[in-house]
Amino acid sequence: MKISTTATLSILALATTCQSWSTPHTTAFKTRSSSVVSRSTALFSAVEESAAATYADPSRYLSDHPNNNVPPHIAALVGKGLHTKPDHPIGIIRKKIQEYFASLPQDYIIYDAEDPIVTTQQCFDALRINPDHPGRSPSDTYYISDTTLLRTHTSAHQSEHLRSGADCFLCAGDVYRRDEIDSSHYPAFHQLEGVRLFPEDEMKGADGLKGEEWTASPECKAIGEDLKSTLEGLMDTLFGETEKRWSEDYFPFTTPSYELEIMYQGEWLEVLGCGVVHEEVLDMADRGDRRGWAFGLGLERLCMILFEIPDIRLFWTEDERFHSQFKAGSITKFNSYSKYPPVYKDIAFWIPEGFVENDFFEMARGIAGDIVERMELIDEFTNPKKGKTSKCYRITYRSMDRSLTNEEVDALQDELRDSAGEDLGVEVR
Ligand code: FA5
Ligand code: MG
Repeated sequence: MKISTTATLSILALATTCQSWSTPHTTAFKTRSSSVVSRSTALFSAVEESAAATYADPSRYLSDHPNNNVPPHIAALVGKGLHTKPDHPIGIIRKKIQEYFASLPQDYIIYDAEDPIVTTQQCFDALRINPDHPGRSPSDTYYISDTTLLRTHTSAHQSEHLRSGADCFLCAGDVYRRDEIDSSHYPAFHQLEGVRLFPEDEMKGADGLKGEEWTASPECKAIGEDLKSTLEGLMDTLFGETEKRWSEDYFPFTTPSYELEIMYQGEWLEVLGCGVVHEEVLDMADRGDRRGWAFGLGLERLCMILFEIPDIRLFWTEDERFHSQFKAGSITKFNSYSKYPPVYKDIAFWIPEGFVENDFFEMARGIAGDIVERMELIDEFTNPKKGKTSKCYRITYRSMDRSLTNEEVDALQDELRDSAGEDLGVEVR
């Protein structure tokens, strides 16, 4: 995918690239009771802070298991709890969203301290995501063992909360996906999940209906209408009156499914996925007697627009020039501080069979960290005689807080060339 370096275009690019959800969860650390905060109590509690501290232990994510593909630089990101920080843009937005739901007639239970480690059962099976779904593959997902992983979406917590008896809830957290690298994609971001089950007496007419009979029923249509009007209300609250449009989407765990786009600076931007919860998902959570809707929205995406934050890496910075600009409760425009110059380096190689681009992107992040701003494929060709394919990538190195020297970037690039040759089996040209 091509992304411009300007703030506007990189935000728009967010709209065009969105792989689908993918996430699981471990049972070793249960926080359910401590993570429940009723809407009448503080939105950010000391309990949440301490859960985040427990998760901020990289050794939880780095195991000797042969299927563990979590690199140290990802393990170091977990447990930062940005969504529970009152003065962080992610925390500010989350609180605004919670306040909107608190203004509705239903009581939404707030969860935001669930363990980011989930099981394949929680992240996939409980959501009808089949074992052969590409979102489950290790090229897209960070596995800790073959049955535990870093959640790829907050939907991974739907079934446990439903099973515990929650009818209406919001669940926010950090999610992890192996992905490309640019100003709008970071391997960690935040989602906020919402679920509402409807009172049984409103759904009586659809008792026992399944499949198309269910989706054609007036009850299913009513749920879809409520879902849409609830989310349109949220967008109006956050953005003021905005132009929005609904499109059909597909998720194995909702049917029908939709995505919502909003008009932003002349372009459509996807902000969330949602739908009527699939009856089998409710059945598997022992809630087959109930019906309802669910949605999952991306918090960085909303923040980049509302606060005009041009680079997704900034959410993770510890630079005071960033943090001093934001205060709990207020949405203010971010003033970019000086941008240091980029250093560009190209690398070209013959790829072996089964080459996985994400492995290469991740290797670069592992070696050079956050100064890798962007990696783009600039040339590709196949030599018909050799039957081999060559790829050339341009890497943009840029620090957010200092000027890089050519020498230090050369050293990193050399290390990347060596590692790619040794560990990915590419033949550097
Ligand atoms: C999901 O993750 C589903 N779990 C959403 C859902 C929940 C559907 C409940 C139905 C019911 P998706 O992969 O499209 O879907 O991501 C949801 C949102 O997360 C996107 O609309 C976007 O706002 C955000 N998002 C996804 N990928 C990225 C990314 N790479 N960078 C920033 N935000 C992202
Ligand atoms: Mg989507």
